[in-house]
Amino acid sequence: MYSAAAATTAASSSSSSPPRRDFISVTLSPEEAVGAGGYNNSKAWRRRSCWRKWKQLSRLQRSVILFLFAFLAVCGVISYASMGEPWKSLTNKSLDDQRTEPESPGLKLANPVVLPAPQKADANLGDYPELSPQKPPKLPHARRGPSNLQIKPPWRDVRLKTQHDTSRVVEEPVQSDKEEKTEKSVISWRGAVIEPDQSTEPPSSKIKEPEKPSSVEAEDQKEPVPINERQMAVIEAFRHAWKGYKDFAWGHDELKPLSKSYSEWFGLGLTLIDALDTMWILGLKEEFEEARKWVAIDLVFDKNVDVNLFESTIRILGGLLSTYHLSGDSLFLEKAKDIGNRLMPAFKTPSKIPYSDVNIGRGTAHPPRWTSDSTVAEVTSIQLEFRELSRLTGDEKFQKAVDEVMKHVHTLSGKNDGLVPMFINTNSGQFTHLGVYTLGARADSYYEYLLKQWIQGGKKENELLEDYMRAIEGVKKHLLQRSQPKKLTFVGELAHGHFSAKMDHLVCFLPGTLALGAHNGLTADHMKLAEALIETCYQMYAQVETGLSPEIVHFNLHAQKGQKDVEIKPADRHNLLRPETVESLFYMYRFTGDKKYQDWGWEILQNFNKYTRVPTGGYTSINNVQNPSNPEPRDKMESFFLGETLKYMFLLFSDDIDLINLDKYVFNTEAHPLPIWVPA
Ligand code: DMJ
Repeated sequence: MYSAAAATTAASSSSSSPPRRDFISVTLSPEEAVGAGGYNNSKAWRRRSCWRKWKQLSRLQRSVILFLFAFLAVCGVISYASMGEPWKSLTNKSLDDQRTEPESPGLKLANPVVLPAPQKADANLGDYPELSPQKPPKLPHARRGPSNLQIKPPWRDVRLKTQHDTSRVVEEPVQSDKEEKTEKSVISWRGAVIEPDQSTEPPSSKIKEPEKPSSVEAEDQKEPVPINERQMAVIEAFRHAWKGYKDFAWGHDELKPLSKSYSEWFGLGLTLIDALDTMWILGLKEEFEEARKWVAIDLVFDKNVDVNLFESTIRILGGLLSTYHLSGDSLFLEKAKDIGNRLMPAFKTPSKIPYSDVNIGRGTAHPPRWTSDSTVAEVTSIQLEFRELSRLTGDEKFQKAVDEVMKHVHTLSGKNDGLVPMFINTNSGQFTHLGVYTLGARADSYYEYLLKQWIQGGKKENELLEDYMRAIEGVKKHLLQRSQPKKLTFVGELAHGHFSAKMDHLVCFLPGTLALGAHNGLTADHMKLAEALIETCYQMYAQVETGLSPEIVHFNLHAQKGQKDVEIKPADRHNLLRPETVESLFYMYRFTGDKKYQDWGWEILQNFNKYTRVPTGGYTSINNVQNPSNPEPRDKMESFFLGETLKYMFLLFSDDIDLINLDKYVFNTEAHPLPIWVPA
């Protein structure tokens, strides 16, 4: 029998009795449920039976039950309200995800003003089995990274001590000094407000405690953006190049991939050092660790060897400094200090304009045997590195030496509307071989470093900016012309008043530099010129049979039937795997988001793979870009192919502006990123 709940109320009438308590006792009996007549589960029966039982309850029991129901209902409402927000945001997030989810493998981005337009999957990607799925890219131009300069290392355990090196120091993350600094905004070429988000200090005039690296991992950093298929292709190319270097040239300057041997320039493992930060950026952990071991054990500068001041500064000093910043590993700073000190004798000249060559073992320096001149680009393109070394070590002598060169050059006569001659004498300190002006070999990076030093130092050194602005006006006035038939804007040369329509591939650094200036608040004209010039640089590839640019082109100034814009002389048709065009493509893509720049870079990478890749490992310079059936391999892989070309390719294909954020880093002329100092 299902006996109804019985309530026993014990009440005491006497005041001495214990207080009255209500008890509810519920007894369930299966028989009652099935009824006398056996199991009856009809709806009507159940309803009636429930009602009867409800009526059998005392009023108190019913009130308690009703109260419980009401209480549960209120709890339910409250908990729904408190769960609503996360639920809503979850729902919105998945909607956002859907919005940015690739439509097929193409990219769909949410900020069309500054971001790349949707990109179609490239049908010609080739097979890369280990490709990670393409996730929606971050909204790079819409967000800012953390205020420190760090980029996340490509792997988490890179800073652990290794068995071979107990001296490796794990640095603490650099504290953000955002709150302490007054930020200065500038207006960019697009009218956007640019807030320099920089976190390092300019060097003080006194020796002080060494600076910490800019790039030790910060815990609050964003998740890394997954790499895409084109970036994977760059990694594959890098690995192939590295395999050749490792198998046949390990620890030597350059790989000779065809003869499976190496060449020596300074005998300092040039390719390995140039490639260190590229490996870091590409996330090649094993390769980086192996190379690091070589640096720790085998890289010795105490050698009786002559090195070129400029080349060893941009490749070795620059490479070590940037690797120090990215990895936070003090080994690289120690090595940078060592080579920096050993290069200082170069500045002991009557004019303080440095000699081109230094014996880093003996501590002596000298000009080339045939002249007492140095090249203008060489003496004015070592500043970013030496200035940074002063900032890091607290020793001002490095910066003083290179600043003096810039100040001196600033005051020199012999310029033509800001354009400089190609040589400078180390005794007199005067320009020599006056009257020849080029943005190519021997002068190129003078212009690049004017702008980049100004940026590095927090945009305060006005003389640098003045010289840069004047020089670009000089370029416009004397060196710009348009070719036929496509009317490509190009930068020629001026020799004693005569214009020559000759342009080195080296000049293709210029669109990137102009774009960088415009991004940093300089005139919009510079961006326009950059856009025109990068088109020209691309045509220097596209109009050639192999799709690879020669070292030098001559542009046609007069239209003739069936003629291209680009003419190539037999002596100029080699390609050294140079980076300048992909470097500029990288800047152009970062600042405009126009996918065509990525597509052009992708074409170039494919042509490098087609014509310069050596099956047994490595890539080679070629002698003839006009002969696809025999490009005549030269048997040499320049260190800048790993230091610059592949690095810029990887960055060009990335949609992550925090992968070397250009508001935090400035690249030296060998593609080694160095931190921008905090503006005063
Ligand atoms: C590199 O060593 C540097 O980029 C330099 O400024 C110019 N030449 C090579 C690359 O072409």
